[in-house]
Amino acid sequence: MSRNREVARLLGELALLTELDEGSPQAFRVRAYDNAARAVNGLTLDVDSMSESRLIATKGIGKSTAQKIREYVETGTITKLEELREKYPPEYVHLTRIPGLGPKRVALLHEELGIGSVEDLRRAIDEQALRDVAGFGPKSEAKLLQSIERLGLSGKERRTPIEHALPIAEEIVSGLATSRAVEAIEYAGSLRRFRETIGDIDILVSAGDHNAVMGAFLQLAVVEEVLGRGDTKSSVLTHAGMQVDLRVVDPDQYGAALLYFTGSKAHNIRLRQLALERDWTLNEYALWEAGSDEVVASRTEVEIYDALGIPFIEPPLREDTGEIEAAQEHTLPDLVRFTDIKGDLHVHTELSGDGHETLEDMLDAVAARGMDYVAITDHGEDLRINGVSRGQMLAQRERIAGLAKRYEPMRILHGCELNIDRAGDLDYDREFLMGFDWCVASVHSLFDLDRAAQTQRVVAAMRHPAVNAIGHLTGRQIGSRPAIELDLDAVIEAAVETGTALEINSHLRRLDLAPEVARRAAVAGADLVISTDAHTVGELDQMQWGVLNAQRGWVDKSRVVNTRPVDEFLEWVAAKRTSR
Ligand code: DGT
Ligand code: CA
Ligand code: CA
Ligand code: ZN
Repeated sequence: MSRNREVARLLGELALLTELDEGSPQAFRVRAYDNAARAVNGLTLDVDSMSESRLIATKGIGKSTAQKIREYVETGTITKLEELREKYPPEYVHLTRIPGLGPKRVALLHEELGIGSVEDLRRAIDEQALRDVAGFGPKSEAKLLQSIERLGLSGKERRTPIEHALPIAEEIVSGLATSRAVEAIEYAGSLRRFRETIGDIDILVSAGDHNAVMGAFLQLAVVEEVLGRGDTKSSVLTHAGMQVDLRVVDPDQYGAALLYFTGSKAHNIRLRQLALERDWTLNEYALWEAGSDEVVASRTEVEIYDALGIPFIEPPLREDTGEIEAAQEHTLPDLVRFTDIKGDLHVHTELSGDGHETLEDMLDAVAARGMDYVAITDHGEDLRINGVSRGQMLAQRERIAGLAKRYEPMRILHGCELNIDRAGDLDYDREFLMGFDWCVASVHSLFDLDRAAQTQRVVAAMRHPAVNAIGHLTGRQIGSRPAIELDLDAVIEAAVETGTALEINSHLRRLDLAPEVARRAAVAGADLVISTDAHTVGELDQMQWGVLNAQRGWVDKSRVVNTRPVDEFLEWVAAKRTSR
């Protein structure tokens, strides 16, 4: 399986660059590469062992893509991808992520002003040069500058959205895990703490034979350039310019090293103080008795926390925002865990134009993931690009009723994802909405309204008795779209008052609620729901990311309504609907 992720990543990159090339995410080839990337990720066979005809026989892989996969397996490169990489270097790709610039507008700026990077764009804005290009004016200059600054897209400290960093780390971990020399391997650093943006990727390996691991690492397909190679540490760059640090330690030091390189630095400093109070020292090799080489603990993180007299602290909490004190006072939250989740309440099918799978395929996949309940939530009629009419919704409800027996004991709820309009009004009418078992209402438009207007529309939606949850509250997309302006205190207060849950959307691009917001909401007593918002079978696996994001927000299991057994959950849904 080790090369499936690698091939899927390259197909994903082909999709992205082809989208730039053809100017549309809907282009046939873009969809074809996207589908193939998903298909390869879902394979149970090794992709490199499959013939061209075998690949073509796989759902989601067409002839031309199958040829490219074989080309890669045989030669180590895909000519088409190399051409596109040449044409669209990483700096250029970054430009296209700026809100208000798409592939076409970036191409225009490149042609007219030679702009090829965010730095170039910044300079052109400073020189007021954009306004001379058709379709741009002083207003768009100001807006672009604001986006660059709000999203932190320029400068040396540019960070990579977790959506792009995590697959690279997973590919490295799965690529090395099969190596005989490797005894244990994990990614550490900000990625293990599940920060939403990543400076560099830190990978930690436990092994006796350091040299063999270093050799295997430098051979990996993601490695584009070697910055340094040593016996315990090597650093490399990926094609997109991400730095990866790999450290190899002896097995008896693994726990101490994992603790140290997971950070955060601020958390580590607090732990070292705890060690000092006991006349010990803590470093990346071990917890030591002061002034001797007597090791107190080093093999596992648990042993070290234990020796320091506090319970194990989950990585997402390690930011020195109160977790040490809470651990000492035994008041750490009973953090929600992946295994606690009993239902997925935001799932799309092909009925929404942006969904990709049939109702049955999605239900099979949800059932295979062991859920006790699921809500199918295709888009309401007001969503311009792909909303669903009343007739189609009612037909879907019939189909679900017909499938109920087949999926027992899993319960299928017929839901809907509604659109919150400028005034906070929703799709359909009240009577029709009350016919759904479950409604999520989300903002999908007008991201630039002012704070009062945004707050008003969201709160108005919460006051509707059919609305059980607000989806992806702030609409943010990490690194490419800022959160809408909201009076969060007012929103959270209204959530509590109306009994409306706030969704933690698990998509790696969204992670919305952000952890800080989830923490405020949980403290205020708001109900939360962790959902995948899956548009494909593979995206159902995003639940684990939503859970980690909730953990970063200190979310206690008791606050998450989809950890409850189905009957209790349905009572909670009914409570809002009957109270008003
Ligand atoms: P990043 O890469 O900016 O997203 O954030 P991190 O947390 O991954 O930071 P990084 O890669 O510089 O270092 C990884 C971990 O190593 C960090 O979380 C804590 C530890 N570490 C690095 N430098 C120091 C240091 O000077 N003192 C202490 N106590 N820990 C450090
Ligand atoms: Ca790092
Ligand atoms: Ca690092
Ligand atoms: Zn959705």
